[in-house]
Amino acid sequence: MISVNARPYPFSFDPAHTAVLMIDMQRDFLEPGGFGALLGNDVRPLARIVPACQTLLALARHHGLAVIHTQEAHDPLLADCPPAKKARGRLACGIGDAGPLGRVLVAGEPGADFIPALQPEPGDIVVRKPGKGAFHATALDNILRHRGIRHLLVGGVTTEVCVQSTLREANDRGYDCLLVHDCAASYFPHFHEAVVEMVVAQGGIVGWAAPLSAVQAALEESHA
Ligand code: C5J
Repeated sequence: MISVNARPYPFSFDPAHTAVLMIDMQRDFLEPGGFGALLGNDVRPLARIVPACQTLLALARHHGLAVIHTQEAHDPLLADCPPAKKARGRLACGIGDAGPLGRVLVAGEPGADFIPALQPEPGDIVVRKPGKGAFHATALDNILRHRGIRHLLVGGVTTEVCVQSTLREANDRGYDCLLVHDCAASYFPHFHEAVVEMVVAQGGIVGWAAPLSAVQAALEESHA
């Protein structure tokens, strides 16, 4: 077992039973003209975590952890998009509409793709999801169980929406989750900080949190 110096106490995991879960690092959330920008957000703060996310994925691949990318995107007919989700925000250009990055949040469109710096590699798993939480209406739980994965190292965007929803869903399904907090970001920095505190409060009621440096140190020590 590897032990990461985390809050509220050390997070232990066996690399053979652990996945890095990278949430929604898509052009629609990180680039101008995507869904996040159409919602009125300044997307620039999200780009700051990209190098850390690249390092986390490289560490995972090097140390034999599974790598799973989630992608929030709908089928072209929007059959998997609840009308309430499409209506939310009263956007002139919203989900399914033609925007600067193609049809907004639709699978196969440029905006739904992962950013160039974080493209999946051979052997990685991609889970397309219609909701905020990655377990809702996806095969993620089966994928993890079939691979014997019990621990998740979680990063991605946005901290208080899809990352937090997924952490809570995973926690309720019995997975131990470490939020690698400098590999996650929000359009609202204070929401990011609040989520980190929520996760670790009350004895780690939803999980653990640690910086990438602590994960890196633990993995490298295990190989020393
Ligand atoms: C949002 C996400 N914010 N990936 N999606 O709509 O957090």
